[in-house]
Amino acid sequence: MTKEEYIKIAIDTMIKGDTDAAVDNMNAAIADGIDPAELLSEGYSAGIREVGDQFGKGRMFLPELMLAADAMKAVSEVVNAEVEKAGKSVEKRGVMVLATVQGDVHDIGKGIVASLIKTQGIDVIDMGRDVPAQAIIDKAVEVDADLIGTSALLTTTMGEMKVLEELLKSQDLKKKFKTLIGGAPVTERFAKRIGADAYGEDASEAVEKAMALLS
Ligand code: B12
Repeated sequence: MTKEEYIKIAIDTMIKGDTDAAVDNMNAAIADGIDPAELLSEGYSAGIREVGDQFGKGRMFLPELMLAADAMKAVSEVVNAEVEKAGKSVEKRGVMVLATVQGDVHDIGKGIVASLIKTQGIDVIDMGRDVPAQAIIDKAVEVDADLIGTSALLTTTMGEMKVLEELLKSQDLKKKFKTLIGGAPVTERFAKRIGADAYGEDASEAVEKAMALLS
């Protein structure tokens, strides 16, 4: 099959929330020599965004959103394993603490960011989701991190990124840790406004920005 055909099926499996078909399609594409990260972003991510849009318009409902999320999670686990296999022998470049901010349970994109960044020799300590800003800072101090990455998918939780910046400043830690932010509602402009060091639109830009911040 062509890449376009795999992409079309990927989108369709997200809309149907069909985990088995989604994983089968990804495995078949990998066996066919298709880049899994590209299929993830051009196919599955596009599909789940479509589900999100339909949900936003009231044409799809929470159970369908949850099915699509399960399918997306299963597919990203396949991709993460592939990507991590490829990046085993890279020299160590630094340590990053990564979390989805407090009040927010969206963690699929963050998981993809984590595995891609790991391939570049950056140790990623993934604290999970719904993590308070102070807990992120405490972890960064504990592990002597170079970089703090945060993810937010809700307009109502983006503000937690500003809270993090303010806490870093008030604890005189702003110069110690570089901050990188991302997630669907986050923008470059927002990053500048709150004083974050960088913004990454997707997982490959996250890698690019993380490397730039560490160099
Ligand atoms: C899947 C999903 C869910 C799943 C999440 C499962 C999980 N474990 O993550 C479930 C069903 C649980 C869910 C719940 C809710 N959701 Co929801 N969800 C989505 C959906 C459809 C897809 C998100 C996703 O996984 N995308 C795929 C990944 C690969 O993309 P991504 O997350 O954007 O990540 C990429 C980039 O953003 C970037 N990135 C991400 N993080 C980081 C971090 C760094 C450091 C960097 C550099 C880059 C980066 O790189 C990633 C990879 O390329 C979105 C729609 C959308 N357009 O985003 C809605 C969406 C985000 N959800 C929404 C809503 C409203 C909710 C709920 C409030 C619904 C409800 N009534 O309960 C709850 C909120 C619960 C909470 N407190 O967090 C809204 C938010 C609206 C808004 N303006 O804030 C959206 C936009 C849907 C919509 N159109 O209404 N959701």
